[in-house]
Order: sequence, then C-alpha cells, then structure tokens
Amino acid sequence: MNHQKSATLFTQAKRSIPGGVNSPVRAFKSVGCDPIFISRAEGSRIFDADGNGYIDYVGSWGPMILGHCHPKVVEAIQRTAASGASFGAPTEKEIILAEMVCEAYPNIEKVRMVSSGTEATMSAIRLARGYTGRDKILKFDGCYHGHADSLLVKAGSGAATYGVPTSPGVPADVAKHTLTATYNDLSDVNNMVAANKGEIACIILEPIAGNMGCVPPRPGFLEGLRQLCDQEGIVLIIDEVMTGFRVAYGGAQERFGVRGDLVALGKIIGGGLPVGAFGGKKEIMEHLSPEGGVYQAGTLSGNPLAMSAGITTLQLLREEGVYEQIEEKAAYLEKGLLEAAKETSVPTCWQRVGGMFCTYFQQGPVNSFADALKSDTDAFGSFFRAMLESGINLAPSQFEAGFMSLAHSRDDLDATIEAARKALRAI
Ligand code: HOZ
Repeated sequence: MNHQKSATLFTQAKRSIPGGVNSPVRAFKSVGCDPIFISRAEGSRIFDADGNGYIDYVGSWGPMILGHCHPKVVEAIQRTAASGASFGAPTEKEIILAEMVCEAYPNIEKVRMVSSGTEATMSAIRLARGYTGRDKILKFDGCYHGHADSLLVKAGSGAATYGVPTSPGVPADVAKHTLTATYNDLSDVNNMVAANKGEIACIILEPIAGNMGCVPPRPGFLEGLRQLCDQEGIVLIIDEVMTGFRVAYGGAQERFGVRGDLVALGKIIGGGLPVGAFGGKKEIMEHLSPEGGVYQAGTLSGNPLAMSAGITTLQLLREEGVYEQIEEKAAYLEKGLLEAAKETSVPTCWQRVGGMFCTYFQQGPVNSFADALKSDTDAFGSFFRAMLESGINLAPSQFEAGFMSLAHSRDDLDATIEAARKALRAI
C-alpha cells in the first residue's frame, strides 16, 4: 500500500501539533510505523489520504456502533446544523436525550450532559467528594477514565501504551488522594478500604476494562464492590463511557445486573460527536449546581448537534435485534480468529464481551493490568502492521479494545479472518 500522502501530512502535522496528533495513541508510536491520515469513512470502512480503504475495528474508539456515516445520523446532524450549531442555552433536545438515558439506565434518575468522557468522570468524582465530604478515591490499575489529574494515576490506554501510567504534571498532592487496587481482586479492594476507613468518597471502575485490552469482570467482582460500597457509604461510579449502549442497550450494568450510584457515559450517546454525561441517584445529583453546591459547567454542554446525533443513534439502537446482530458478528469473527490462531505457534488469547474484544499476544487469561503487561507487544506490532497492509484497521496498541459495528458484513469478517491468518503466520 502506498502511504505517501499520510507520510507527508504527518511531517507537516508535527510542525504545528505536538507529536503530530491530538491524542497520543493515534501517533502509532508503539506499533512501529507512521499513522495513516483519514479522509473519509462509510459503513464499516475508513479511507486514508492516499485513497486506501480499511475495514475498521476502531470505530472512532467506540462511538460508531452503527458504522460510519449512517444516513439517518448524517441527516439529523445536517438538519440541526441548519437551525444553529450552538446556543449556550437549554433546548428540548437535551431533555429528549436525558430521558432516553434515564430510561435505559434505571439507576440514572438525573443526568447532566458534558462534552467528553473525561469531563463526565472528572465531574462525577467531584460530585462524589462533595456528597460524601471525603477526599480519597479508589481506582483500578490499568483502568482509564480520561485525563483529569486525579485519574491519571496507574492509568491504562495511551498512558499504558507509552509506559507512563502516572503522568508528569499530576501534583503529588493530588495523586496522594488516589488509591489504586488490582482489577478483579476483591481482597485487595477490601484491604485498601479497611486501611482508609471512612475516608474514601468513591470507587470508580470500568465494568469491563477496555483500556488495557478487554478484561471482563470476574464473577462476583462487581457484586462484591457494590456490597462493599453499600457497607462503607462509598459512592460506586461505574464508568460506562466505553461499554454504555455498547455491550447492551443498558450497558454493562444491564449485562451483569450490578448498578452504580453514579454512571459516566460518552462515545455512543454522542453518535460520533463530542459528548459525555454523568448521572445517577437523585439524592446525589441534587448536590450539583445550581440545585446544590458542587460546581460544574460547560459552554458546549448539551450541544444541539451532539444531542441530535445521540438521539438518532439511540433510536436506531432500540430497534429489535440490534445487539443480537452485533453479538453474532463478533462471535463469528471470534470463531474464525481462534481457528486461525490454532494454525500457528504464536501464543494469543482472545477476550470478548459482546461487540468489544482484544487479542492479547500471550497465553492469557488476562484478568488484570499486570496480566495485560505480560503481552508480547513486539508481536502485536508486527500483527498490527501486517493487518493494516491487508486493509484492516485495528487500534494501534495492545492495550485498547476493538469494536464491532452493525455495518460489518460477513465478507468483511471473512476478509479480516483471512488477513489475520496471514499476519499470524508471518510473526
Ligand atoms: N484513549 C482513547 C481510547 N481509549 C484514545 C482516543 C483517541 O485517540 O481518539
């Protein structure tokens, strides 16, 4: 494949944008090649500046569950844009999306729209602190909840990809309030809570960890956290930015039957436009300004374009059989990839929940960040590059999840399996 235009754009981008990208993992630094620059997308495919097409499993890191440029979403955005892109004032569309979110998540009685997942988790934490009057928070190694100071401690995603899980620039005085525990290890959490009794405002977690690959919760883990939070007066924040409306319409909480006190959402609820949201029990949400004293605000919060894209996306996801189709496609890909892997001696471990998945280059299973770090990232890099050259776009990091969309066809899946067979043989 020719990547000449992408290479030229990357050189140009590096002159005016740090690292040439607006989000670190996009630089492809950990997979040993330069990034492709995207010019357009349609359905299951994205196209780069050189005109190469790729079957896309990044899906803008999760939001594009319907596939790219779904005609109804495009139409909704265009129609809304014609009436004004932003007012900085309340609109009816915000109520419609808020009601749809509350209906999908029975534990969300009130919800506040923001513009990104980072804002959602950051604000949920402030609210949990304001509500409990406690400062400490507990997160899990390898979970990523955006890039707010208190959450960039032992973080996954780009931070893990580049080996800096706790970022320079996070003051020690801030980081000291963030406790970390091992994902899927309830006894570690119990010990941490016992050692900090009455001081922890909230436990925040990804109910399926999608920023260290794809790590499902072990049976009893979520239930144990719920019980512990109830006992200790700790707010349980379930970060469904990635899993919300993804692994079921009601997210991981519907799938696993465990509910948070607060929930962070993003990605799919914006239909590809910048959106985040946090919501939960009325009793907690009422502490938010202007009802209560905990401050949070945003010029573009509830932006009409984003609300329209989100409403239309959720309307389409409510149609009969959508999640069954995604499950069926992902299971088909899983079966093919497992067969392809068996034909080689390369150690791989496939983990999947619904339409989100990861191939780890190790025996597995992967239950925690320490497990994920045992992967052979060089082998992943070779696999990634070979797949890209065969026209398959994967997330450019061993520590990110892949996403299935409704637009992926049987032909796409067969082509992906065949490309993987070739790529694995070449390692
Ligand atoms: N950390 C994001 C995914 N987990 C990457 C976002 C992006 O680069 O767009």
